[in-house]
Amino acid sequence: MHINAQPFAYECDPRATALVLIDMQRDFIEPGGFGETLGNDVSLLAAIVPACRSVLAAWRRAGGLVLHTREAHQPDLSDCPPAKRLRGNPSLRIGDAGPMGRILVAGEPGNQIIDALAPAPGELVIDKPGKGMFWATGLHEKLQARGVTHLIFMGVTTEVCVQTSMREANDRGYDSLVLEDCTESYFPAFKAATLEMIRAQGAIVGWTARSEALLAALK
Ligand code: C5J
Repeated sequence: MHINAQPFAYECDPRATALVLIDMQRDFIEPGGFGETLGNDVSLLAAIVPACRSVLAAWRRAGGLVLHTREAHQPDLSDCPPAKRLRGNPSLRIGDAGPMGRILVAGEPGNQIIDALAPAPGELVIDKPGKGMFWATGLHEKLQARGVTHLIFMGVTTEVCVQTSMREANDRGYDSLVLEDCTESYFPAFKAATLEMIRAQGAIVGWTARSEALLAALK
């Protein structure tokens, strides 16, 4: 597959490529979750859902592997370093009870992936305690077992969990592409800067493309 991307075309074999949806969870996208407790305007993030849905539907039709991640901690918070829980001055901390259940805790209503992008049976779902999807998840081994060498990213937030996961992937040898209109940040300037950083210096972290470019390649 040949995708029109920046800084140059992204080439991948769909059979060795996973579509990755990073943290499209109620905790980040809906009021009352982790994102809002940090003081963010969460309404910005919902804007990418229709584009993510189109790509997900086309990728599923093509029979491609789909991977969903959730930023999630165990109920006893044993996988949440105090530095993560205590930093800053949020209105509620990780593990506290909020309107959608305990903030960023696995199994709580707010921690679920939004209905519009819910995982289908057979798709990989990874709970990650960190910002990056490889830390403490065993994901690299799961992808290797499936012969995956290329990753196409969507999700939130661009400069935190998406970028961290792409950088982790890059260091493990994956070729990664992020879909520009399928990722979002609470800070538009951070999104723009992140996309530039990723594709700078000859794709030092990876490639960026509009979703239409992937959809055209899948036709
Ligand atoms: C953040 C994420 N922003 N999924 N998490 O804390 O990007």
